[in-house]
Amino acid sequence: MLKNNLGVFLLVLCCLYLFPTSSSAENFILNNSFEETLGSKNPGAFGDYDGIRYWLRWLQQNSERSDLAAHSGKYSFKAWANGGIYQNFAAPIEKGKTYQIDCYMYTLSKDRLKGGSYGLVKLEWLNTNGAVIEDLTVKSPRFDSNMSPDTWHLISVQGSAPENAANGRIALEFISSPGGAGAVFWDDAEVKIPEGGATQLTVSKEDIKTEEASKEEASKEEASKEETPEEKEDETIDWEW
Ligand SMILES: [Ca+2]
Repeated sequence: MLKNNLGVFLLVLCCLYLFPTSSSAENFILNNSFEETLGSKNPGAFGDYDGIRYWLRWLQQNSERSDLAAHSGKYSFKAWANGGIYQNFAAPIEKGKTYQIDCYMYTLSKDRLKGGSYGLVKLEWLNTNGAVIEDLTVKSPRFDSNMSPDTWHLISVQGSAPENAANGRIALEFISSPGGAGAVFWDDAEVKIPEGGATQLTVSKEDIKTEEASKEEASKEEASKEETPEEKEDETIDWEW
């Protein structure tokens, strides 16, 4: 009897280990379904110029909050020419952690993408000065004229937070092409640290150069031993646990 109870106890322990209760990762994006506005109109402008709460647009004459398509709720974000929308997320950033963007994208058959115009999703990292760390931006594949219309497509992007990141940023961008046409819709944007995601430390080229410069400085007193590499790609270092 005692043996059986012990067996059940061990089985429960195994289940708890294999199926942890906290399986839903936190989404760092606010108003991720574009349902909330600031209630402030931009006078004299055409289209829905409501300020979209928690998000910032650039070249805003080329985009709007739209009720022509929605993956959930009533609205989505729509763009039809150069520009887009972004939101910074989650200080403090967990350095070295993998972050994943999931976002649904759509194009209408009656206003389908044509030519070279496309939409995309970007994961960016900002340093303590609020500047984008250029060489670490991760871009999704192009959402272009090859994508089937009238269907929501789930687009995902992953990247690991670098050592010098103060914030992350999700950006939804439209790129126009001469002779291109059509519009893209985005809805239900999420940024999460995926369960079981690898922990890596990614170092930008800028940091590698700075580090190398200081190493070079330190070794000036000694006779020069090695040549400094002229160009170095980003490095990804696996953390040991
Ligand atoms: Ca929505």
